[in-house]
Amino acid sequence: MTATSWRVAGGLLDLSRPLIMGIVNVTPDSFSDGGRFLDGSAALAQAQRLAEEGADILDVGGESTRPGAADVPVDVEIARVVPLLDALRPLRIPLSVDTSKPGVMRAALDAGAAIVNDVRALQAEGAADAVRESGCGLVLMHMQGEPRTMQADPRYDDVVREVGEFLHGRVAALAAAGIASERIVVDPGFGFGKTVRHNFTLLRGLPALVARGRPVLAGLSRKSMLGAVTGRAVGDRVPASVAAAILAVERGARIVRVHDVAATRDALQVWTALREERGEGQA
Ligand code: HH2
Repeated sequence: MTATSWRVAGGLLDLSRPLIMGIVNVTPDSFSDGGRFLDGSAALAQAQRLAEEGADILDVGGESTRPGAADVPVDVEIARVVPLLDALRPLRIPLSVDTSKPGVMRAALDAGAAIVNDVRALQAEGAADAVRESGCGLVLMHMQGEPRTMQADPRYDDVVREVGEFLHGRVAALAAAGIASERIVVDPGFGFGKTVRHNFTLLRGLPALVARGRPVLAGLSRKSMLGAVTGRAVGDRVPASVAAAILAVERGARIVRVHDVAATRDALQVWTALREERGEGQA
């Protein structure tokens, strides 16, 4: 059975209802909002807005992972995320840092982050050591290749099986390295070294990943797979993103990582009401 709670620094998050992780990018080049919130006060205002709209977690990122994004030195990334984490702490909402760098992980945890979200699943040298003692929650994501080249020619024999085996291999390796599995949520990594077809196969196959036992996070918001089917530019993908979030939750995802919190919240409330109406208890 899949766990119904997630241990993060400072306590347990209840996953008996789906949670919304709101995205706060402090980057010049993120694929959907790059540069909009690079100025710290704009990022703070955006984060506060997402919290007011009902985000359960705020995910702060100082480095874009879009295909072809530039590398960011560790001190630059720290200078982007730590002041924002400091400013957000009074909101008393769990804060996550989206990074693969051990130095940024340590600085963010010192600044009060409760969760480390790593698109490289803690494979960087020193990453597991950086998070071990803190008790923080962890999001481990699957990616084939590296952001610069990952969309060149992604290949799988069976994408659902391979992604699941990779993620649960990481859960096992980290358990052996002294990191409790109850701290870990897994994420198939939509758009990270996957064709549009691979992404939809993964969305359809989400129940198989859920069945492996760790809670699943899905990040589909505004992604190019949605542009491919709707023909819409990034800024016009809100309805498609909300639909994708609901489809992921319907297939067992317990956390959705989104740019558009208010719209996602409304849709999840409808989903929850229907769930309760069917007499299946809490969604
Ligand atoms: N997607 C992005 C970044 N981080 N983390 C997880 N766990 N899952 C995802 O799907 C995921 C992620 C890409 O989205 P965004 O943060 O908006 O863009 P960028 O990486 O260009 O900053």
